[in-house]
Amino acid sequence: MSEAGGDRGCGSPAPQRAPWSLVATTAALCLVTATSMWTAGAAPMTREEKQKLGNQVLEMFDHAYGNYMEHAYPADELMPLTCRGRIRGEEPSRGDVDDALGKFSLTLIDSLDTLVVLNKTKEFEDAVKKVLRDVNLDNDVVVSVFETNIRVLGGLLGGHSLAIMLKEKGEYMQWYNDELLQMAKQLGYKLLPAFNTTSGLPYPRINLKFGIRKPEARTGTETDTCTACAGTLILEFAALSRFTGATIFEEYARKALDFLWEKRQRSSNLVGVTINIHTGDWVRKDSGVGAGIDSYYEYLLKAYVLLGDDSFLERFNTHYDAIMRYISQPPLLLDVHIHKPMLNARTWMDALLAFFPGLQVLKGDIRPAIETHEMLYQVIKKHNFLPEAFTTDFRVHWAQHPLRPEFAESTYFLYKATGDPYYLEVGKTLIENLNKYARVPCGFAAMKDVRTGSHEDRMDSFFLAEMFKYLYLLFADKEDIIFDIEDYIFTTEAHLLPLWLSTTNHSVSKKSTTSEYIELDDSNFDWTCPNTQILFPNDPLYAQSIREPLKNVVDKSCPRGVIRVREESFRSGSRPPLRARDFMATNPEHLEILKKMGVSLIHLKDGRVQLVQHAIQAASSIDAEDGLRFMQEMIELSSQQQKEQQLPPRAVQIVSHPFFGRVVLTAGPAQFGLDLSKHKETRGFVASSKPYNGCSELTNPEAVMGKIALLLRGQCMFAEKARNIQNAGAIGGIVIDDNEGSSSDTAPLFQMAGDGKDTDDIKIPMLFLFSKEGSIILDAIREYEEVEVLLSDKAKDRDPETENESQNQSAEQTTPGSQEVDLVDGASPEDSPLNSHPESSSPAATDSATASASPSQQNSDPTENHGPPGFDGECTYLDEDEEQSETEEDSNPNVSWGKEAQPMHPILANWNEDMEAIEMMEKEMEKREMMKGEL
Ligand code: DMJ
Repeated sequence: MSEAGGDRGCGSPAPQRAPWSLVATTAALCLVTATSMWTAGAAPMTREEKQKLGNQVLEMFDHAYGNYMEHAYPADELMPLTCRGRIRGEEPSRGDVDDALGKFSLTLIDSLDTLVVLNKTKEFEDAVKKVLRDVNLDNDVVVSVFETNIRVLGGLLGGHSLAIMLKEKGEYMQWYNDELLQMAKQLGYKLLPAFNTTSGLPYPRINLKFGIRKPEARTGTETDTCTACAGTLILEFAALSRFTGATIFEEYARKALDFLWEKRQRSSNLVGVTINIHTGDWVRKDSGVGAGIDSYYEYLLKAYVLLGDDSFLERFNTHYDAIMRYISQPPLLLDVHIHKPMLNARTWMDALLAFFPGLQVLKGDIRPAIETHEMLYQVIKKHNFLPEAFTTDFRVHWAQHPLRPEFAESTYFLYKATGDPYYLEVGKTLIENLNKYARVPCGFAAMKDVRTGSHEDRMDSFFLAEMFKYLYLLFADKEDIIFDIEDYIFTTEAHLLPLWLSTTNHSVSKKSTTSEYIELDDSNFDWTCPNTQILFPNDPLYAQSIREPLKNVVDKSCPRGVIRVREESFRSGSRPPLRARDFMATNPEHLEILKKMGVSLIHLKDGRVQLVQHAIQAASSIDAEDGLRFMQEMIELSSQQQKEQQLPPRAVQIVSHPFFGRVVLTAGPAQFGLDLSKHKETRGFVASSKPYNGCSELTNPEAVMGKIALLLRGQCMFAEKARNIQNAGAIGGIVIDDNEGSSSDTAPLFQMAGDGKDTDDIKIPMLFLFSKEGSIILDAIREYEEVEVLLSDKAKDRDPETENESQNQSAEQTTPGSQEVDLVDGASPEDSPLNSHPESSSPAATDSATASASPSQQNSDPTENHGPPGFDGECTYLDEDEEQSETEEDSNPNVSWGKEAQPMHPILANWNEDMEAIEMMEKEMEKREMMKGEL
């Protein structure tokens, strides 16, 4: 791992570091040594195979970067489905996620140092010239301070770091005169007004042209920010100070970190997710290592490595001790409350925490890193990608995957740490999945839903900044990289900053906070390197032996463990004294029985109820067994309800030339007609119906006969449209939204409801597409005339015959919207709840929506098992609303949403976005509770 050390041997002291420094700096060195120690376990990969994979990564990068440069630049990002640039203000707003876009050619800047790592020096030189020629940092746009810091300031500094390295080598960049650094400094000054708070914590957003607070700025009224947003500045700001000699940047970033440290919860030593930037009060008191906090911890440890300041390590160690005490429940990492750290705050994990094993490697704590990574890998094997959030029993909670790099990052560091070729195989799987499921003719598209394989028109800049760097480095040998990666530290966006900065312009005064630290007992440092006993106890199979017991952790997660118990007990015919279906949370007798069985009822702040069973608290072992059976019944009851109620989203896949299944669109199902999850998919050419709204007998039956009819939403009921096209001989129908610009990226999917009458006569499948997805099909018809689609529950593999054709075509390309091959299989869809809409243009029709009350257990019906795998007597279950996933919300079959319903899942791509998603989720929960009351 490159985080420290250069060529010094393991255990040899790093110059200019206090003794503490050894803890982190030598970790990297021990790990490098370990690489060569490996002699057994997974079959080693040959140099040829590694090179082949490295070349594959290069080709993939070219595909992503080339399409961005050709079809999107100078826009901030590429929209890979429609093959054009994403320009802020010209596309429907996606909420906070758009705050990363500052009209400053974000993807180009974020890609700069990746070009050098991937040995594309000439392209780097061209890219730097383009940045200097084209990029304007003075736009009247409100941007996220956090995102601008990690992606743009970090990108410019990473570019500068490698530009001066190349210049020194004497071949490339000879003309370079610190121009990127000057831009970085200009940007740094633009961000400084954000720190104008009494606390020193920055405002979350700033207007690049007008700063904060002026009326033209349109920002400056925010009161809260996320911990990571305020605590992920020190590497870039200190580097900027040390490169330029302007100490103010490092001072501001330190002040913000000092304030966060002061505000940590003193008894648990944890920090919350969001904080008031004026008062310092914790706004969200839940605490984990994922969304909203993660890179705060990362920067404490890395600030120590880069800056050599012991106080950062001491803070990190204090937090790490708390994380391992409360949040780490190997192999899981579960959020807890900062004041009650023994109480889990959630029963799901987010994809962002996948960076944590990599950080643990830097810390030198390899065992839990291996465990968590293995658990995450199994989730990936199940769903092809890490869903944005997944439950403790590894089901999808939020189904998107915006091609996040965190898991690749941890895989790289674990390989560096262990030398175990297993991690190369993991990397190979990541490459295969990206090519198979995310690659489209114009780049790589984020997954809209990992279960259906559908795409989003989005390729985030971090995909180029991080994913390709880590994947390439994973397979690269030292000689494949033109500089020594060990001389640099990776920022959270994987930008490279040189370690020599620790001894340069080092004049910022440090606050002496040492006396404030909690004395930690020695056990706190059992996890640190050097600790050869833990790291490599002379056993080359060490990593494998840690993974082995977790091999089936996803398949044998808690519910199955419980089922086993139940099967054994039920064989004897016993039943719990209280049946789950009879349980009422308001019945005192029931509560008494629960108590006896060791099941406690926790009333959550939002009115929901959580059931937790501690076998040890049961009155007797028989009661404990009854408790287990009761919990099991609850799980079964809820999953039964889910099955009955939920209709998952569907996929429309364009299978004809030149798409060959490469474009997968997310579609809403219908509550009538052929159920695609039970039947074989329907495949056919598309034809527009006349009239286009399908509200009367079709005047062009010959055109739609034997085809899939396209219809415009509105004017009449969905069921009526279906009957009209069915009568004309259509084999299926796709209703396209009449709201121009609507998209499944920004609006919640819903199910098309029937007309309140018997709809058994409708035999054909009907799917709904929002306008943007619909226009991809309409554009294709315009361009290719004959367009064949597949309607199914999830994307299917392409035809083997078309594969060659598509491969031949892959070099051609890329007309906007034109797509090609490589389909999806094997995603195991789990029911994803969708809202239900009647044909909503008609107010009268709204009345026909199939709305009914949610289960009446009054906060008492757990639907999910949230106990950790390796069930050890404690499983946590939540009521049906606990799983506040996009999917669950969407799919609550019992609630009918108005057209104006909020999108329940703003896409997660950055902290702000994460925060927004959580907030939205909470609002939706409240709304649902209210609706339940009304129904
Ligand atoms: C990146 O922008 C950074 O790694 C950030 O710290 C959080 N994650 C995103 C990518 O997922």
